[in-house]
This record gives sequence, structure tokens and C-alpha cells, in this order.
Amino acid sequence: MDLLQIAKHVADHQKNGQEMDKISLSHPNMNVEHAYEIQKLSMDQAINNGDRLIGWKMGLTSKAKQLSVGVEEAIYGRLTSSMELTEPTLHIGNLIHPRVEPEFAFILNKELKGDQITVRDVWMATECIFPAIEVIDSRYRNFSFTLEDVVADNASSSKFILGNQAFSPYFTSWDKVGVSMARNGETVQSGVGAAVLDHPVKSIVELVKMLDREGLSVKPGMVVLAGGITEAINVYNGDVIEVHYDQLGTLKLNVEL
Ligand code: OOG
Ligand code: MG
Repeated sequence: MDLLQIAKHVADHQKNGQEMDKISLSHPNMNVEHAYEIQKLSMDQAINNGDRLIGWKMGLTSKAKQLSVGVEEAIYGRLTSSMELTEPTLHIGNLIHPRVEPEFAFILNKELKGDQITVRDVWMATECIFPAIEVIDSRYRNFSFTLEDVVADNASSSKFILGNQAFSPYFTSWDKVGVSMARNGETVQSGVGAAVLDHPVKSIVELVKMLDREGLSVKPGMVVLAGGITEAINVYNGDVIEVHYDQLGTLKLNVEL
């Protein structure tokens, strides 16, 4: 199995927004380690072409999300500068079948590494937390994949946007924050922070442990998306998405071609 060749194929589809067949169909013996290597190599390609690694995302951290895609494990992906929206408009012309989901984004001010990491370490290193919306866009036909496929495709990462207001980590109990998401004025999903591994902080702990297996770490200044609080919803041209976070305000995203 030529991991670099597969990685180039994935990177091309991510760049061009064209769907592709599952890698597991042509490479049934691909394992999770191979898949993370493909992810790394494909994102290296983007980074060599001028993109910048700015953080990490956790995915499939809630039972509901695991059930909806049929994968029973948390995964991580890489976030780059080109994925961050600075205005609340999502252009979908170059995307395949985008979905959006509410998340919390942790901003770290110290390096976090090692398999002995604790919840306490994460709080000591958290500069602030933002309510966020993640846009995922699996490169696989019908958003259908195995664990290995979705890892190789950078955990379906596409875009993300943070709110304008940063919050102190001590502002609230993040597991208690209720979230509801509306499409064109109609509430379509609701959930609570505890959907993310009982408490979103635990997602950061889990990420650091997973990264440690590859000799990687979370660097100061990095952003970490902790994982979807509700299931993701499909979005279409003209949609207006509003996500209300109890006590934290509302994030809006306009969907355009
Ligand atoms: C995988 C990415 C899931 C999350 O927050 O659970 C994710 C997918 O569902 O395509 O970003
Ligand atoms: Mg997500």
C-alpha cells in the first residue's frame, strides 16, 4: 500500500471538492495507523502549498454522532488556517455535501502532551473557550465511510467559525450549556455540552492522549474543536443557520453558493 500516493489522492479531492470512493474498497487491509499516516501526509501536502496547521479537532465524541455514521470511536483531525471562516458566510460552491454542527473551541496557552494528561492540566492550559460552528464535508460518496476512511479524510474537516466573544473557562459549567440549532427559523437539533464525552474538557484530554501515540502535541495558541454537541445537519444554498448557546449568545451562518 503506497500511503503517499493515497494521501495525494485524498488531498486532491479535498482541494477540488470532488467526491471519491472509499479507500477501504481498494485497500481493505488499511488499519487505523495507516489512516492517520495518510491524514498526516495529505495535510502536509496542503501545508507545503501554503496552508498552516493551527489546531486539532475531535470527532465522534458523542454516542448520537457515532450511531449516525456507524463508527464507534472518537477520532481526531487537523485544522488549518484556510478552514477558518472570518465572516459568517459559508460558500458551498466548492463543497460536496456540507453539514454543520455546534461545538466548543478551546484555545490553549501552553503545550499539552503526554499520556498522563489530566483534566486539571487542560484547565491550567486553557486561555479561553469560544462557541463555534464546524462545517464537515466528507469526501466519500453519501457521507458513508469506515473508521479508517474517515480518519484518512482528516475526520471530514472542511471549515469552522468561532463566535466573536471569548469566554473564560470558569464562566460556566460547559457540560451544562444547552445548545439549539435552527435552519431558516426552525429548530432542528438541540443538545447539551455533556453530549461530548460527559464534559467537553475530557475531549481535550482524549485528544492529547491520542496525539501522544504519534509523538505529537497541542502547541500554545492552538485551537481545538471538542466535537459536535448535536448531530450535524445538511445545509443548502440560501439557508440561514442560527445556533443558540445558553448564556453565551447566538452564532449565525449564511449559506451561499
Ligand atoms: C466525522 C466528523 C465528526 C464531530 O464533531 O463529531 C465530527 C463525520 O461525521 O463525518 O466532526
Ligand atoms: Mg465536529
